[in-house]
Amino acid sequence: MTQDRIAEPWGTRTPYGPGERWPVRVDMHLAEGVTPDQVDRWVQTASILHSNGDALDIAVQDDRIVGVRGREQDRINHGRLGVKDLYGWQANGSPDRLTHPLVRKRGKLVRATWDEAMDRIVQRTQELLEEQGPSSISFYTSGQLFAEEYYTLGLIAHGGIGTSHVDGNTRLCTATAAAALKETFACDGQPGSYTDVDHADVIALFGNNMAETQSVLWTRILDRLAGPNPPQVICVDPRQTPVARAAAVHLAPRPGTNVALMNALLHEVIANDWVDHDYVEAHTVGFAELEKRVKNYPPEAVADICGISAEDIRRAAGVLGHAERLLSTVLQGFYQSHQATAAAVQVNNLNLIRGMLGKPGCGILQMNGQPTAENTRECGADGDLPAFRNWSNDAHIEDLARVWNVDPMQIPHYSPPTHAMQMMRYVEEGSIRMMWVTATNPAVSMPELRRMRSILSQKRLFLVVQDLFLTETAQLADVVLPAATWGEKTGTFTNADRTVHLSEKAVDPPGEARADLDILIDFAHRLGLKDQDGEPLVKWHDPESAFEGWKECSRGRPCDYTGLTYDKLRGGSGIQWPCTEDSPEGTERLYADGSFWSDPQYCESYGRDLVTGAPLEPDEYTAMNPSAKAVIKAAEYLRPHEEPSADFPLQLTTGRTLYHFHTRTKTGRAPELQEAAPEVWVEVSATDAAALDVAEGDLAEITTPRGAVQARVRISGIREGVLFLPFHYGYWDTKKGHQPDGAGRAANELTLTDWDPASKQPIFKTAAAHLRKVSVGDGVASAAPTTTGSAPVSAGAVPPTRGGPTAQVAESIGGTRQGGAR
Ligand SMILES: Nc1nc2c(c(=O)[nH]1)N[C@H]1C(S)=C(S)[C@@H](COP(=O)(O)OP(=O)(O)OC[C@H]3O[C@@H](n4cnc5c(=O)[nH]c(N)nc54)[C@H](O)[C@@H]3O)O[C@H]1N2
Ligand SMILES: Nc1nc2c(c(=O)[nH]1)N[C@H]1C(S)=C(S)[C@@H](COP(=O)(O)OP(=O)(O)OC[C@H]3O[C@@H](n4cnc5c(=O)[nH]c(N)nc54)[C@H](O)[C@@H]3O)O[C@H]1N2
Ligand SMILES: [Mo]
Repeated sequence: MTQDRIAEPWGTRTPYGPGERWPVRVDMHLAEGVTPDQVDRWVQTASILHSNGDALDIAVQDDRIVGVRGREQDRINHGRLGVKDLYGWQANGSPDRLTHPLVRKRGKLVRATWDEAMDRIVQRTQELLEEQGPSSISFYTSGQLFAEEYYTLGLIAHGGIGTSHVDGNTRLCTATAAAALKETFACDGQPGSYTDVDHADVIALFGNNMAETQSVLWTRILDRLAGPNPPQVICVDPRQTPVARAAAVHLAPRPGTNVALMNALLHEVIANDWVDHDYVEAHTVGFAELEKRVKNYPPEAVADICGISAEDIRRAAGVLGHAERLLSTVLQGFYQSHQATAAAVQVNNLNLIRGMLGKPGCGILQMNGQPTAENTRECGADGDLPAFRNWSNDAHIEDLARVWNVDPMQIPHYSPPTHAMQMMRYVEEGSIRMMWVTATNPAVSMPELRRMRSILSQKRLFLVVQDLFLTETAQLADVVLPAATWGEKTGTFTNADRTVHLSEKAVDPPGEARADLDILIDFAHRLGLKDQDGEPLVKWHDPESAFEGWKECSRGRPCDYTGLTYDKLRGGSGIQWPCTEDSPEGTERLYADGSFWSDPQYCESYGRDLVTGAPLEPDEYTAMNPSAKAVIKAAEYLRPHEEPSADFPLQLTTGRTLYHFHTRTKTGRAPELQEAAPEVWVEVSATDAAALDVAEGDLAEITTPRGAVQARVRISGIREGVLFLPFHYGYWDTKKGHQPDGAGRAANELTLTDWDPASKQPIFKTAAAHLRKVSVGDGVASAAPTTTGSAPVSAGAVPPTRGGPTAQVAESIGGTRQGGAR
């Protein structure tokens, strides 16, 4: 059977009941004219366009990528693929890939050899080390490289150069996931498992538009909803997303009021005594404080703050309170907000006080966003130390120094690691003079782009950008390095439920492009980085030897990889860490026995004050949690930092659409995806549209104190008073190439320089905004998809989103029985 998956993004239903195995459905998309029997080989990998970890095989014909097919034997997707994966692989073969290094000469980027480019970088690094020391050097990386690459980068930066200015775009993405887990469990690490969907009777999604952003996991939920004894879905989102449409209860709070709402839900659970007192008593500290704090948040009081009815809050609380198996997921609607960590922690509290942890169907998924964000955190490329070692614990620093064979004093730990927003500030002020950007596009994805452009284009900054394309950021660089990507290099990565996948090289990269790992190792050798015995600091030479190095570093730590090998990851399913000699098949759920990694000597973090972000001292933590329990941390609601005013009466929120990934460097180059959502739009509620006198397709200007953006109007089911802009559209355009005036459509022209105090994650979800009509749309609809959260309220007026003939995807329910990569 085939399906137009642009029109039917979640494909054909395969219903199943609680506790049953999710049926197999293998999705396959091949280039036009290619049939499966013409494929030379299938090469094993997993998705690189979200955190779900869907396993797939790449089809290769004549040494070119010609398509993809889901892996039926994998625990994550049982063969299914989401739309970005079905079509997005085409970007690899795009004619405008970077194929050789570029260096800036007399203001212009010109072609250079690898020697020339690398020598420039090494020379500048050495000059800066001599003149200003390691603190003048910074690395800004990604959630899209492989574990081996992050581990090598972290070693070079922390162990070799000795700078603490190392962070990833994961700061914009999953910093709060990590922070919330550290607050509650004193350690990062996702407690839950995707198989919890198979067992749960209530699934609550907090600020997580899973239907569009982890579409295969959502397919799993849709199949449960279509089967016997379906779960009830709770959705907390100010927009009418596909999740909201499937929900038993949809709460659409005012953006930025999540803590108030969570406190009201907790208030109800406690007031009705839906609390598992035995669990709370045996496994947690801090319940009394929570009980006291949420007394001030009865539904009536919170209804005003959030702009939802007390009755709806009670209804949602009732569903949560009666759940027998509660699965909670959290993502950017909570994380990219001024009280991000405080809000996400309240979700942990909900599951804890209900005793819903570590059992089938009972889980917390503090979601990741990017495919390899988990590894950025684990491997120490985001300011954290490798393998969840604790910055504030000298014994952990010494242990890491032992693994790396360096002097402990070489590893900077005199102050907390610098977060990305602070790094940009140091560049602005001039104390950071070199920034090496790998696999991220901050000129589009960071907040307040006018400021970001001025920072990144400073003359005194030496900017290195390592990417596949000449992105908005690469255009500002002093040196551009062409990178190989997914499908062109080998490595491992870990999804949001700790499942580790191997991604194998299928084809050669274009031109002279090189794997990020090779570039980093080359840099370390050219710079002459040594361990304390004078041996090369980086002791590996390829992905597998790097993985072996990483395994040793993880030994005995929570994210223990020592039971894994490349060979073991070949052929079958991905495997969840910890995977050791004792648990060779991996670990489905953490904390199943109610014991935690929160012992003061072992834990990754002593936690922070949720209001100020100040780290707790070791003895403060030990006094609070002496015997390794989970920590229930209460939080007071605080108002958003930028609230609507007379000049800016609306609230702007931003986010994603199903068909695009971030700054569209890949999905914008896949015709089916680009055509499904070709241009920016702004979502407006029907009530606001009437008041502002705008109609579907009218061109509007959205202004905040930072800038203005023009977009066509989509009248959608969004909450009154709220506007939504997708952030995918920078000033690169698929048809026209680079548009200097394209800056006028990037959502981040409008967002603010501000962050959550605990996780330091920037605020992308609330800003005060103004909207005015620029011109009438003449009956032409906006480019917003109709299949998603941007669906129009008045269907019929807008042509439905459909794919062309090349969008057909083969679906084999029950499997293909074809070999594939083993
Ligand atoms: N299609 C697609 N999938 C992706 C990505 C992509 O770019 N495209 N990126 C991946 C990455 S890196 C990430 S981080 C994830 C992100 O995945 P999600 O977090 O699911 O996506 P977002 O659209 O950023 O935000 C989710 C929802 O938060 C809601 N929201 C806004 N403000 C608030 C608020 O104050 N409170 C609440 N409760 N909700 C609010 C928005 O309406 C939006 O629907 O997606 C991953 N998957
Ligand atoms: N307003 C607003 N802004 C946001 C968000 C939001 O919701 N609203 N979300 C934030 C979030 S959660 C995220 S994750 C960020 C994402 O923001 P970015 O990381 O800036 O977005 P991408 O477009 O994914 O950029 C990744 C870059 O890496 C390149 N690349 C891909 N693979 C490789 C590789 O193997 N090697 C190398 N060297 N390069 C590679 C791609 O071509 C691309 O240029 O945006 C953040 N910004
Ligand atoms: Mo993200």
